[in-house]
Amino acid sequence: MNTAKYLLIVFGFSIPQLFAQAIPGTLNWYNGDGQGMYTDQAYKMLKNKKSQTVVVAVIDSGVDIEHEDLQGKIWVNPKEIPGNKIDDDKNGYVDDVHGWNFLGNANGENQENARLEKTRIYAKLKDKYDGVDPATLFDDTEYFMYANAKAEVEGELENLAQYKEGLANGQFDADTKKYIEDQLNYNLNIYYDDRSLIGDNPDDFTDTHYGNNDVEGPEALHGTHVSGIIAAIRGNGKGGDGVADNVKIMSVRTVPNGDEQDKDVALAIRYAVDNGAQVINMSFGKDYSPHQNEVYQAMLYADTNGVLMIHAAGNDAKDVDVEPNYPSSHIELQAAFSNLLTIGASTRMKGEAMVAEFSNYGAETVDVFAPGLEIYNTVPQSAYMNLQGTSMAAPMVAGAAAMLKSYFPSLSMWEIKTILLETATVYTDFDFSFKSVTGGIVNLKSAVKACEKAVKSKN
Ligand SMILES: [Ca+2]
Ligand SMILES: [Ca+2]
Ligand SMILES: [Ca+2]
Repeated sequence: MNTAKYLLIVFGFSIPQLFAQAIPGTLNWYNGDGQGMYTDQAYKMLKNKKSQTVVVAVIDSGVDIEHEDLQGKIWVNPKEIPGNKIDDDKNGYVDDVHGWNFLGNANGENQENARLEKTRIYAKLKDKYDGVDPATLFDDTEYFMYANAKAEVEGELENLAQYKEGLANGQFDADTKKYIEDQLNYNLNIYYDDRSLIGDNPDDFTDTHYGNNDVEGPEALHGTHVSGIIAAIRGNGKGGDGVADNVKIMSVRTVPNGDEQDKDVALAIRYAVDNGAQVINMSFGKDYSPHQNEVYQAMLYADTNGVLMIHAAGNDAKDVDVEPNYPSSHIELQAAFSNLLTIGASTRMKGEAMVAEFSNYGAETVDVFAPGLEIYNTVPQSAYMNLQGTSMAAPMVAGAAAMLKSYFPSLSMWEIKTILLETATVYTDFDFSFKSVTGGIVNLKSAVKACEKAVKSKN
């Protein structure tokens, strides 16, 4: 995911100073009634009911595991002895106590910035296809992927050229400046080396020995916020309330400032499944996916193991039935997954404004919406911020699914997924069925009722 683009969306809404505190009247709105998920009502129904701990993997930019509002909420690998440089549980990862960091090396160095996938494609295939006439090719599939990637990268660079003078004259505020500079220096720079520090071959999926156990990394804002939405301590007077109250977060650092690599995504999903996650949050996405079949195989592995994947729909205000946001099940000749939900972002407003204006949508490929605007939760250094995006909506549903699993452990993740879809609130004042499969917003109160019923019918 292009974090810089995401941040620009964030800063487009309001002045940066506002982000250090909740916008008045919005604290925990996402757990409330009205346009919220009725989480607090659901907990009233579950009072005195026992729950089991559920592990949620957060495949993201890293998590500040020392955050004050995440204490007791971080997964600990029970079979790994910390700091002895030995892979005690023999899962292939040395000293992976709280998860794994695929964006680093054994010396503890981390990769922070990366190119977009289209920039990597352009760079990799430039020598092969520059000046080639596609009519002479037996199979032109790769050529056209290259040609599209090249056209997009060059188009965006041309677009950015107009800001160069302004940058030199100090015309922009710090955040805009960073966004433009990151685009020029890393995201769209075909010459930027975004992998040799890690030391693996990103096209070889059998070359899995890389990374380190630093699950926070250099820039954990995004992943820490996502984790807080799922798991932040409820009712302690600090920050916001997490959606789930008996969960552990497993941090799998995979998403740089730029596009995530397919190999890291595939290995992160397998890591999560193999180490006990029951829910995987995936608040990332990209337009190109050269190894999409390997990612698909990893998702199939999660799917067949009954692990629920929650994917953010993306923030380009586009129809993802038509334009893909990878990873996705929307691949020709491949059936949809049983345990995958794609989530759009909703707001606390009514009517048409209920759909966040940046949110991707899709009557067939986006399942349901959840709150993703003005979400106040954890960021590194025990701080809190108000952020927005489908990146925030996905963990709402990851938290909801984890909460239901912890109180109704006899239900499978597939049953929980089905209940979340069937019980989503469909609002009568605005029909947004053309935006998603359900046309609704997740409702935990109704979901708890349905879970109680489902458990009774099983007995
Ligand atoms: Ca290990
Ligand atoms: Ca160890
Ligand atoms: Ca809290």
